[in-house]
Amino acid sequence: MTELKRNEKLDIQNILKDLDQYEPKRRGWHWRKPAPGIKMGPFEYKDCSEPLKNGVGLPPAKFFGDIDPQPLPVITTEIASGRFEDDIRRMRMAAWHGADHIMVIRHMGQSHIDGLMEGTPQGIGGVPITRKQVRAQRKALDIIEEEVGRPINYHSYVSGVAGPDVAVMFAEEGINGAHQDPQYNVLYRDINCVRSFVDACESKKVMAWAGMLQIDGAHNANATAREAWKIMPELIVQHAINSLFSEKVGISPDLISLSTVPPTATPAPAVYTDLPYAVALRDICGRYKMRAQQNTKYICSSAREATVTHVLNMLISKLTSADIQSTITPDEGRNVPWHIYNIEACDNAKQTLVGLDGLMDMIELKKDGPLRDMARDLKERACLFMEEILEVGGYFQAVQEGFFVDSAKYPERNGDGIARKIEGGVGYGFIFERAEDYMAPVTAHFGYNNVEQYGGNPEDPAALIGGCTFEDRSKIVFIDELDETDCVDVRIEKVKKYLEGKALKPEVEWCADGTILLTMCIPANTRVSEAAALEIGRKLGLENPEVISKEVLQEAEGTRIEMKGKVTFDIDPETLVLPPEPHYLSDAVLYKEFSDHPMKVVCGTVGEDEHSVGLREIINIKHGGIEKWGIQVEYLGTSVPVEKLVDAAIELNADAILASTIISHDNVHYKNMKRINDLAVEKGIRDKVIIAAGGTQVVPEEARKTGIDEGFGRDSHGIDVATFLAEEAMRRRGEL
Ligand code: Z97
Repeated sequence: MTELKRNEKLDIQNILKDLDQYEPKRRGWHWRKPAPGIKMGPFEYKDCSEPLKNGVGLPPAKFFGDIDPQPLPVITTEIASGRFEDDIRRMRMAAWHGADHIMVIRHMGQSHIDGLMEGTPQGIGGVPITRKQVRAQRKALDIIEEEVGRPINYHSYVSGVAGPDVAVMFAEEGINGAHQDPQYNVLYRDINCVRSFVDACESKKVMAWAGMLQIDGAHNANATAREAWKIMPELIVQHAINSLFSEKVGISPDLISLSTVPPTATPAPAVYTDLPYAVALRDICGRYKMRAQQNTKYICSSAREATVTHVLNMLISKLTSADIQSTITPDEGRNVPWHIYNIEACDNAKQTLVGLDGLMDMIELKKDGPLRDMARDLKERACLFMEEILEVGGYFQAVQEGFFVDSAKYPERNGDGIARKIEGGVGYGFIFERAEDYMAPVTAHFGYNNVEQYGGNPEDPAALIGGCTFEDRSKIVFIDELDETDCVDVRIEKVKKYLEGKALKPEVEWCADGTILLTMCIPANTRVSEAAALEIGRKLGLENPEVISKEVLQEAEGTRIEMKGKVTFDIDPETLVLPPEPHYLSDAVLYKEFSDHPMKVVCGTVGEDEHSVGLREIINIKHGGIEKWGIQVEYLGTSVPVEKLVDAAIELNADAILASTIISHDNVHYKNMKRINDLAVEKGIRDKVIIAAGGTQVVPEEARKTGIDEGFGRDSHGIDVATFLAEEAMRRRGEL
């Protein structure tokens, strides 16, 4: 398999090549490897996991030796662009930022398609899940996981009327996790309940065989109910029903994961409500895994607000040890999947969870008081809910009577629950009893295979046909494309030059979609601000400008607007003039240099010049001036005659002279530099001292022509001067 080069783009064509022959590397779910006590840079971590081979650390990592500690929970990114080929590039970026669970959201409405979809059609709100798309994505992840050095779980949905078909296809293609919860079918997709539960038996059995992690669909009740913070007892019931059902079908508890969601969001007193809920859930369903996702019900389109909710939710995850942390982006609130927010959300999770490393060594949840009282109350309500389900005649009857997604806190009822008929819904009437001569010569089938009467072995029913697709991959039928126009090759052809990097266009979800985001403050009320923003967008030449977020700063004073729009041009990278990369020595090298070879510098603003701020910034430690690395500085002040500067250097036995010269009238700045150089020669110290000068009008080449060693112009900083001084000293010692 092709290896990726970190500085080269992933080649989608290469992924698609010989896809019909591709065999996934492995099956089954992968947890991170704990590394308790791992030392990274100057720190020791209590509950982190093994580090990556390649990754992008958090921005402040540069202060700590570029470490990139990885928290213990698996980190999920949810991807929903509609074009699987673009999702693959997003997956690589997410993996570098620490995601090892890639959840591909599927095209809306696939639940109602009674069979497998094929080819690579474009989707809305996600991709149509087809064999070709998942095989291509799993293949890409097989390469990406080698690159980052940690297995990556690939995940989608085994829901809908084609659930078992999808489950089999996922097992064949090495998919590592899936949502499977018949309650989802029934409540949200109006698929017949009997059909959904029978199908679920088959699906779960297959998932168990493939070692896939199963996630339930209970979070949807929170996302759907009108007053969603009240439905905590029901959430527990939904989790319990699916988990126990799955266990009975044969999935091992460590591969059954609850899709937990803190039910409230601030301005509710969120932790006070959500923590007792999380504790109650773990008390009842503690033997299963917990996949925590951010509350999406109340998410708005502000990145700031979404991030705070996310962080508060992750505090709950940390306090109650979630096994998987899903990361949601503000895109949930504005229906545009942005690459950058997927990555930001992964970073949010990594930053928060690593930041909370070791928390539970220092604090513990109280064993009594409101936390336990509220948790107990929720558990009692959940048990009563369960009992009432039994009283009315079971789950199907309870659904029919509208027990679920009712927005009151059980046992209260608002009567706004979702009611579904036992004898109704999509797929009703398609469940038949198995006939006497029924036979299923396949592996991982729910119930009896009935192969004995045909001479088969019930322990290995598929042997009767020489193995089913699970044993013999040559029996898998790979359908490439069904539609010549709605397919990946056509899409790729249209954006070829962008994919190859020959032209550049910004993107949020698809290659070359041209979309950009602008943030602005408009000093008017929201309605006027929105209209003004759109006009600004049009004047900037944006196509389809659209305001996606507006927040009142003050009714009359201003509105914070976020607007997206498409640029209509592209950039030819060949025409770009790249400035030379700044050259700095590292802190460590600078500290060592000036400790091993102490350096004394005399400096001042020369001539008739009272400016002091610039030189102060270069010297003072406050803003990263040269003092920081141990350079000893003698500051002589402003309007210092050049003779005085050179004399001071002699007197103090200095190693360098730094002259600041801002006034440039009649080229006095260069004249002063030349004078300093000449004086140093005259007085016989030129070989000993390094001479540099700086100021807003200084051009380095011109400065050097005066005979001094270096000039520093506008935007120079302490690090530039320190790097120069260190390297010049090394050069003079013959070490460079
Ligand atoms: C999550 N943020 O964490 P279709 N089955 C289940 C689902 O939850 C979903 C589907 C199927 C969310 C993901 C919504 N979930 C977003 C249990 C969708 C989707 O759209 O009905 O074909 O399948 O899971």
